[in-house]
Amino acid sequence: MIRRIVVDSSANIYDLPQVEVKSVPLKIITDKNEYVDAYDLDTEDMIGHLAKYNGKTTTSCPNSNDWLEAYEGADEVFVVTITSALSGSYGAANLAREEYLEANPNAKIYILDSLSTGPQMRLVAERIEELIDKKVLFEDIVDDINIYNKKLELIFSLESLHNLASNGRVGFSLATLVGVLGIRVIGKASDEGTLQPIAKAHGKKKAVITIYNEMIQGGYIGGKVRIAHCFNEFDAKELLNRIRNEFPNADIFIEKCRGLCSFYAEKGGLLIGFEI
Ligand code: X90
Repeated sequence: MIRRIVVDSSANIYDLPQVEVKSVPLKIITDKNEYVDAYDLDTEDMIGHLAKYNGKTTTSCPNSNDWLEAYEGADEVFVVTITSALSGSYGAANLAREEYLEANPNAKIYILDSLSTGPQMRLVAERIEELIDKKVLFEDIVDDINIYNKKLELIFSLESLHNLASNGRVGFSLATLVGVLGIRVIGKASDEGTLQPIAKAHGKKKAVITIYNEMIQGGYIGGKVRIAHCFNEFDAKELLNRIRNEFPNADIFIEKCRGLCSFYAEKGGLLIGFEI
């Protein structure tokens, strides 16, 4: 029996050690180029090109065919998507599910709307991996990850909200903070799966302190943490050290944002997924 984890590329996952994973790419699109957020995307090159490009840039979610391809051949599929409040990815994954089940009536597919993105999706995928490794039943994995996802938080720190604002993914009040030099917007994924601003921080040191304090405020007590950064390994490490100082045994690691998260989090952006 083939059991598979399928995520969209906003999860920043290439593979997991124990279980077969497929990542379905979102796309970043300009008049001149289309960047497919697949394994071979050169994120640095994309960000470099976009920095020099003055036209409009948009993104698109995977279509149902892209999802269908990723389900192909599997008996049980666990899907984790970016928040349905900001993307059509979840909807497309569901359309593909119906089609796949029609052709494969014995297969099972569960699709979790993460109401979040990036490292929070990674934590859910790691949890599924763990449960598959323990040979837990499909229905029990489904129940577990629904509860688990509610015990996860996503905090972000952004130096620019230009791309989020120009693509209508944040409200006006947040958009007005765009590009104010040296200011970072700290926020979290809301219960509805939207961006919820929490604080403004002046300078990188203050941003790291604010993120840490917000994690504690949010209920962090030493569980798993995944930090995704967009060309900002320095601050990611500062945050990791700060957490390790208080919680020496915490399971934490740092990863790079892939294409979609890099485009929206922009240079300097940090996304922190953690257990509460
Ligand atoms: O379907 C599409 O075209 C993709 C749209 C994605 C829009 C939002 C991406 C956010 C990426 C930014 C900070 C974290 C936000 C958390 C929100 C729940 C990362």
